[in-house]
Formats: sequence, structure tokens, C-alpha cells
Amino acid sequence: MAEGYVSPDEIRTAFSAAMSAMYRDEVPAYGALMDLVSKVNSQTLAGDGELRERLDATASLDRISQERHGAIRLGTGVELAMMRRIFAVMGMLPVGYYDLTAAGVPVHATAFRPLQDLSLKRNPFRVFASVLRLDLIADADLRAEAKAVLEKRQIFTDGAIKLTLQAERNGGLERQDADRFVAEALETFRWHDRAAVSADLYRRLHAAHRLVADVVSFKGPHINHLTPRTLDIDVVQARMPAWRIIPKAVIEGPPSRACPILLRQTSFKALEESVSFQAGDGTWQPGSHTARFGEIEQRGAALTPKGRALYDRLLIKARSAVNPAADGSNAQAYKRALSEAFAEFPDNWKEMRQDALAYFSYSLTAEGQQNRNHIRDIEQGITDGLVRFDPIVYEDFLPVSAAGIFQSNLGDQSQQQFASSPNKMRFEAELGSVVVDEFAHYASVERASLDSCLKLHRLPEGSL
Ligand code: OOG
Ligand code: NI
Repeated sequence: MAEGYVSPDEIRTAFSAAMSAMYRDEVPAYGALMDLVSKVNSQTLAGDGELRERLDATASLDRISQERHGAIRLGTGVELAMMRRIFAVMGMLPVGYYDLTAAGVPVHATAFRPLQDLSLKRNPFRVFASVLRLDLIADADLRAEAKAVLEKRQIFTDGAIKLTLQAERNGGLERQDADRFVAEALETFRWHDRAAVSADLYRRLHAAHRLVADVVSFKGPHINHLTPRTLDIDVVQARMPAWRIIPKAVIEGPPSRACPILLRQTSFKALEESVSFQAGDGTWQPGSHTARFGEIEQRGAALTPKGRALYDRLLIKARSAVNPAADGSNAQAYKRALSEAFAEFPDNWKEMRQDALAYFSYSLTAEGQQNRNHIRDIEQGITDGLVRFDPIVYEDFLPVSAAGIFQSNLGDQSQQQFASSPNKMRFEAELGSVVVDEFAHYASVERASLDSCLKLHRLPEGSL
């Protein structure tokens, strides 16, 4: 990046702070969730000195409760392509392809996120961005009407587009322009309580699928949730009702474990909010819409394709034993079924590494640094206490969990079936870029750590 330009990490940090302030202001229940999370995080840290030390070494403790992600739902491929370019200015790249049709949600998605470890540490904010699959709406007339509405709208301000082009042309933005860019980009995510359609069209879109109504009826893809990190998701889930926040029935993802894997998430139910619809004679007709909620997440180790296949199999096993009901009536039984199924998944790092279930980052121990010349083989180095391994954190999402988060916020009665129809090629064509393969990325991070351990031992003494 040329001199005088603000780093993409810094722009992303400013953007996520602006988004957080806007969302707390717009959705007071979200502010309450943030307060609960930060309380539980402080209590967890106070009771666990080892955790505090570990986190202190890897992340700034005062930022522990900051948002890790948000989500938007886009209407067209054209919107997706521009969104990609805007996020690129903030150092966020499309990683992974998520098909949610199989889970009854007519969208496919990617996650825009920082890729490099250092960037994730500076600010981990990412956005789960899905695009509506209008082709899956059965009613051809309604499909055409929705398409016409979407094609007419412009979800980006002129300023956001202009500054994005400028950043692309020059390779960055100077301070003043970066500040303006953040303010302009934020506009796309704002809530509009005046719908872009009539009450009648809204009703028909809603009947086709609640998500279709959410995407098509408004001027832009309002941010629909933000998600801070919690250090104890089970405690936050249990305490939500006392804070007058209604949690979804169950926590998505793997069960609680000694060695956490992948991603555990839960959310509070979306709120019914007042909106008004176009009446045709220039007046507004009052109504309501349910879209916005708050979520929390807790992350564990990234799994290899082999580990992920085992995870997927055990999750299916648990869910076919007990399918979690939206009303929470079998939540305890589901929790038991999940623990029972996952008893098969080794719960210690040593075994998970030996079985190649998770990705690890390798580094020299203090002793290893002194005895660098003796490390010729990683396995031997580990046995001799010269090399250590730490799990690599999973920074992506899980389609079944994402579908659970979507569903719980689309109304509990609206489970709908679609034929599974992943279409990664079409998604990438619209995006205007390929998506990063998350497995290949974790494998390359692991590989680089191994190489640096092996390379270090060849350096002459005293050169570290
Ligand atoms: C996105 C749901 C997916 C997650 O954390 O898995 C998601 C949405 O509701 O638009 O954010
Ligand atoms: Ni989410």
C-alpha cells in the first residue's frame, strides 16, 4: 500500500465500530445482549487465570466482547459484486461458499473476512452475505415482480461507489476519504422503516417465503444482526431470559467440550418492528416486519476435511435422534443426543492431531529455541519437548448452524422445503471472483508453521 493511505485493517475497525453504534441505537435489545455478554466475559475471566493469560497473549482483553460478525441478505448478483468491492477496501475477502437451499432457506452465501492472522487480530469483523435465489420461487408472476423491484433499487450511495473506485484506482484511501468512505458505506446497512413496496406485494412475498419479503421489500440490505464473542456461550444462553431477551431454543453447532471445535452460536429471536407500506396515493399504511436480532458466538479449532466429515456425520446422527423443536420443548433431549453422538469425537488435542482431525500451528518451545540444531523432524521435536502445537481457530461459518439461525428468526412455523441446488459457479460469476477455499487456507497456515519450525533449526546459532 502506498504511503499516506489508511490501512484496510484500520478502515474495517472504524466501519465495525460505526456499525455497532448504529445497531445498538436502532435495536435496544441488542445493547442489552452486549451488556450481558461483557458481564459474563468479565466473570469468566475473573474465575479463570489461565484463560486470562492465554487471551492476554493473543488478543486485547478490553476488546474481547467486540463484534465478530454481522449478516446481510442481498437481492441480486449486481449488488453482490459491488459489495465485494466495498469490502475489499476494508481488507475483507470472500471466503467459502454456503448453500442453504438444502436447509429450507432460498439463499447462497459467502463470508467477507480478513484472511491473514495479523489482520484478524487487529480486527476480526466479518460479514456473512447471502444472496436471494429468486429462481427458487415457484410463482412466476411473483418472481417477475420481485425481480423488477430489485433491479430498480440502488443500495449503495454515489459516494460509496465513487470512493471504492478511487481506492481501487489508487491502491488506497487517504484519511479524509477513508472517514467519508466509512460513513457512506454504512448507509447501505441502515434500517428503513418505510417499505419500498405496497402492503399487498409485501403480503404475497411473505407468503412465498418470509425471507423473500425481507430482501425485496426494503430499500437496502439492513444489517440483520451483529455477533459479539462470548467466553461462555452456555452461561449467556441460560441467563438471557432473566435479561428479558428470548433466546432461540438450542445452541447451534458442536456440544460443549474440553477442546472446543468449530463454532457454537445462539441468538435472540428477531423483534417485530413497525414499518409502513406504500399506499399508492402517496400516503403510508402502517404494518410490521420481523427481521433484526442479536447473536453470540464462541469459536474452537478448525477441522480438516476428515474432521469436518466426522463432525457432519455426528451432527446428523444427533439430529436424527432428536430434531430440535423451535419452541424449546425438547431442548434438553437434543443436548443429550448431541453429547452422546459426539462422544465418538476425540476430545484431546493430542489425539485430534494424531488422527488429523484438526489443523494446528506449530512453534518452537523455549527449549526448542535453545536446541534449534536438534529439530530435524517435527514428530521427534514434539516428543522431545522442543516443538509445541496449538489448534488453529475456525474463522468461518457452518451451513446447518447458519440455517438454524436463519430459521429461528424467520418465524417458527415457516419451515419450507427446497430441492438442494448449490450453484457455486453462478455465485462466483455474479460475485466477479472466486471464493477462497477455507480448507486450503487453513492447510497453508499449518504448512507455513511447520516450515518455519524446520527452517529455524537451519539458521546459525544466535541469529534469532
Ligand atoms: C444469516 C444467518 C447466518 C451465522 O452466524 O451463521 C449467520 C442471516 O440470518 O442472514 O449469520
Ligand atoms: Ni450470524
